[in-house]
Amino acid sequence: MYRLACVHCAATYPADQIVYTCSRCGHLLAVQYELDTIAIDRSRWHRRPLSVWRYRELLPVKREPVTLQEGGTPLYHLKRLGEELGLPHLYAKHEGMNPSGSFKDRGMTVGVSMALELGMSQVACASTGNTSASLSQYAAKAGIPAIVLLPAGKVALGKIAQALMHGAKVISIRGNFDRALEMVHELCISHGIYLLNSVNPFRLEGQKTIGYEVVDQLEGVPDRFVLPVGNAGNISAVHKGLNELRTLGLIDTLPMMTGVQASGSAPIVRAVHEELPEVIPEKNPETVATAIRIGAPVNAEKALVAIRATGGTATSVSDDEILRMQRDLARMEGIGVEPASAASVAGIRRLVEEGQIDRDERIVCVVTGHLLKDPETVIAQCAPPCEIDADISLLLSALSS
Ligand code: AN7
Repeated sequence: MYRLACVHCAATYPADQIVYTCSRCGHLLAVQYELDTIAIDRSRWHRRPLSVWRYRELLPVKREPVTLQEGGTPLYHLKRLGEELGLPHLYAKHEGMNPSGSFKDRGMTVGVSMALELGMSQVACASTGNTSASLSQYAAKAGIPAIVLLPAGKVALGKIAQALMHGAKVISIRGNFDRALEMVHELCISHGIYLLNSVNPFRLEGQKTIGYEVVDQLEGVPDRFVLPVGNAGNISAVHKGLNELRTLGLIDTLPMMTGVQASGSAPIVRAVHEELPEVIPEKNPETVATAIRIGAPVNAEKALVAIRATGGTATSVSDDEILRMQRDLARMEGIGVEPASAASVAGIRRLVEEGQIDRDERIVCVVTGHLLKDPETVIAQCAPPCEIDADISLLLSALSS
């Protein structure tokens, strides 16, 4: 049993009401379970495969889910990078290993299942790319049409390829992501289309399973959870999920929630450092990490609570630091991620340099999307292949040069 509750004024809404923000005060909603009525049998969880649906007692979906077998992603020990940074317990949760190549699939398996459960026949989102790729894929699986709005010229090639191939109606808006989100929100309300941006509280329910999987994989709670932040949905989701485990008595501490933004797009970092009650939107966000090129994070209110309540922090990293970490993860650890994903680990490097990290901490960085999402940014950083005539001696001289 659950209902939707406003995080600000505590107004509540029944589970089957289609509502995205509090109609009384306009703030965010969250799924609120009657946790004292939910019996969790951990050994039953462990008999199910590591995946989003292992944790279905703590998910809102009652029907057969629309699933592409999301979650169950690897948690890698970053041995070589950790040695370089002086952090022996540094890990990366590789969310690029999901069906569409990003963590968004955890949200979409739940969100699109809820769309069907609520009787909706069309879905839509605005996106910096990954949300659109994921929604297109899950809408295809569900057999319903999807509409996606993208900021023109600012979405990585692989993500557009996915949205197009999976059959979404793809519209490029001459404006940034924040504007596209306003437009799709309005469209969904006026036309009865189901909105699947992270303002939708059901999406975050799926994404919270990142935290559950990490607790299972580490057999305990890490000291710090580090996430790249755009709309701030994912950091809020992981915190909510772990908080529920604590209320249930399944864990007894929470990790320090740590958010990393690109320096050209860092309103949350500013709010944390300046101890502001709310974020001041960045009007013209800019970064090579287009996935997190977001100036007005929709979930800021939840994210600030997550960071502050756990003694976490937020930091920003330059585009150069992001790209350097993308190369380091690729070459030192064999982990291929897109720029936004490298931001989490780049943020840890930055915090270590600033002396803000205890070297004994067990740290989990979420790397959110796959390398192949943004091939253009990869190619721009690497020397092109050396082309030769098909001749062994030329091959040998190419290899020795
Ligand atoms: C790789 O696809 O917002 O802080 O529209 O694609 O939960 O927004 C993507 C966000 C991090 C930030 N890493 O997560 C979208 C979109 C990657 C991302 C984020 C995104 P949130």
